[in-house]
Amino acid sequence: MSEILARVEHRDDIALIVVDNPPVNALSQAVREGLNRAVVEIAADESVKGAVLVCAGRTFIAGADIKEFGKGPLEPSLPDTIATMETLQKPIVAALHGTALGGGLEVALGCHYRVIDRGGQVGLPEVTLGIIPGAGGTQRLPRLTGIEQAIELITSGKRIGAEKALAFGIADKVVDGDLTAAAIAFLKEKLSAGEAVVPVSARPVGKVDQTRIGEQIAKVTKKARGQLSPVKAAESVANTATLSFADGMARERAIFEELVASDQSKALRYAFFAERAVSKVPGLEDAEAKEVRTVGIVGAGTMGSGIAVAFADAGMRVIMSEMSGEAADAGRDRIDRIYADQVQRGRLTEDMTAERQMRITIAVGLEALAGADLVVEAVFEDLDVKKDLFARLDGILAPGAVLATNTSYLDIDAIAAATSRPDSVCGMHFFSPANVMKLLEVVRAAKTDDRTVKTALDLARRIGKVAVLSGVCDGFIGNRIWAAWRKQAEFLVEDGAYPEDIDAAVTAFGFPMGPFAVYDLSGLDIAWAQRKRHAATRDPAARYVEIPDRICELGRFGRKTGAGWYDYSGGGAPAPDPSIRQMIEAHRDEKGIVPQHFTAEDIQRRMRATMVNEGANILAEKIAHRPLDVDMVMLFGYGYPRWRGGPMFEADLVGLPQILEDVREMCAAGGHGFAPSPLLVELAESGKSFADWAEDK
Ligand code: T1G
Repeated sequence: MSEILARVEHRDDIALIVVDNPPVNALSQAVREGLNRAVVEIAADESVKGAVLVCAGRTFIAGADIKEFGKGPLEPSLPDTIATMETLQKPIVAALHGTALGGGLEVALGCHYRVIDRGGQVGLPEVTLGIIPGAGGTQRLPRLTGIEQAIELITSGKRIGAEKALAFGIADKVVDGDLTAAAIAFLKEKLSAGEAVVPVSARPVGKVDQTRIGEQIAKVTKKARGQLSPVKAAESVANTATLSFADGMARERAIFEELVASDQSKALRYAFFAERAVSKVPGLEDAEAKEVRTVGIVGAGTMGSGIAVAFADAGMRVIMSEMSGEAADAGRDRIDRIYADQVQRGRLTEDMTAERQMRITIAVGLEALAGADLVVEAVFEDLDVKKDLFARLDGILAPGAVLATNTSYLDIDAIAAATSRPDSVCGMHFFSPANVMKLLEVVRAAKTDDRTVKTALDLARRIGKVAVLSGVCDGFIGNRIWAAWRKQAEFLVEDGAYPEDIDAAVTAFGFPMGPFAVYDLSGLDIAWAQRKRHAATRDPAARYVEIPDRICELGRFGRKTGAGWYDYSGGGAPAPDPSIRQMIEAHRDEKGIVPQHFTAEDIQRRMRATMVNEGANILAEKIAHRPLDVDMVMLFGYGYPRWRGGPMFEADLVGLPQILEDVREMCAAGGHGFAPSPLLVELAESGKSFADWAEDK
């Protein structure tokens, strides 16, 4: 038996149950055992009139111990522990601070009252792990908040602050200062008022509006895009309208058991840990980061402005450099617009934006950056321009300052070579809009030293990004995989699918948007200009799909021009355009291609196989070091559904022989430069997975 992680202390006639399981007081078996014992002890002790449940350290219980999932039941179970707490005939007050999440909030709901520190938060994030609250959360929460609010909270998995918790009836009091003292005072008030001890499970469910519940479940289903847990969670909450507490609990348990064993939950748990592991790069444990107080940014265009906002939002001082007063003014306007938009969406108040805007200075000329500890370059994608700029920055910045480029495909080794400090040069590839998108690729060039990599990774963490380390190659991890898929998507169009078929299959897979809707949103003209630049050096034998060029020749550059692959004249969603259909068909005739029929599943299999195959090449070339690095790029930069874990994780679940078969089928259908990755072949044929490969390394 492991040590017991909940102890009982006495304050006159009040017992304190203290949970102490760092770092986040997760409900391991030892904590559950401790809670059970504490309740039994308090029940038997006649000198104790009531109890306060409080946690040591930075937070109240943050939930079940996710590492125990899938290890089979370890007694006592959490529902049993909470049921035991509810049988106590003496009141228990939960004293919440930090983040009372999941099973932690469920334990608090098993108490008779809840007081919360003003800075505390509560939430039931289980759906984000592919499960539903499994210890009464779906049955007790609606008894405090009403069904509608409970569906909202549980299906979103979002946390709410203390004041909201009070308004929703989850907390009974918001307190400041010494939490334990405040909870004891609250309990004493209740004891002297002689209030009856009523467990939450015995309270009635408020007003029930079945039509409204039906509407909510339909909305949740649509938003979940194939993810099961939010839908099941809503259904379980809705059960409180028709089932007794005991029956509702039994249903909740059954759904929980089913989901915890599902692939979706495995994938989401993997994503939870991978998201945290991704910035802990093996080999960099001893590296020391440079302290970054001031960040410089060269270029106040769309990317530069978004990057500046990302830093300012995290409380950092930013100095931007532009080439002229006019360009600086335009940059300032862009930043103002980003903040105005945030205010309009209700994300920030005017005061908050004013404070953030003041952290950003825009100057003319590079000299203003002299005091920066790290500079991010975000100018036009032209190698000579960047080389020249880096040489000049090298002369201006203090020795040891880090120089990062936001390039998405240029050779960072060549850029670094233009300076006298290639060891302090790296890539910091942001995704647009840079203040919103969570992904940041930190690119290590041949001479980049550990200190520089660590500095960029730490900085990324400070501004709330998920940073993934990549090596230098065309497109790094994300754009390289995306480009491989984009090519296959165009081949599919030539071979018989329509853009809307592909987009529908991709969104049914769980992506927020299909590739053709994405192209239209980001604009077709830049890629067209790039194709024209590369036309002379293109391999004439390689398969080339001319349709995107034809579309651009019509002045259809996507949403911004009202038309692209789709028609936007209706104003709203992308509408399939008959003239594009005709163009595609004429093009097939011209090339003598007999169109085939592709089902949504064919399209999805090809997409996944393409991504996994390219991911395997990227791993073999050591551009990405771990399968989880590839997965996190695809999740946070490209909208790969989190409940699938990412292409590499999903490939392991599907089985690599199946993926290899899909790849070979595509090659047989006219691979056009597409060949099975040697690493994929090796693993599939030796019965290994990417996870095995990562472990063997
Ligand atoms: N189980 C195991 N380990 C956990 C954990 C958990 N629930 N939560 C955090 N950790 C580890 C984490 O991996 C990291 O480890 C360290 O703690 C610090 O975390 C029955 C079944 C609480 C808001 O989903 O949201 O209850 O990397 O870096 O930024 O219905 O952690 O240092 O080795 O994230 O201050 C529901 C998950 C579970 C909460 C703190 N609960 N945790 O954030 O630190 S399901 C959750 C968080 C459940 C019941 C069901 C955050 C945090 P390492 P951190 P942080």
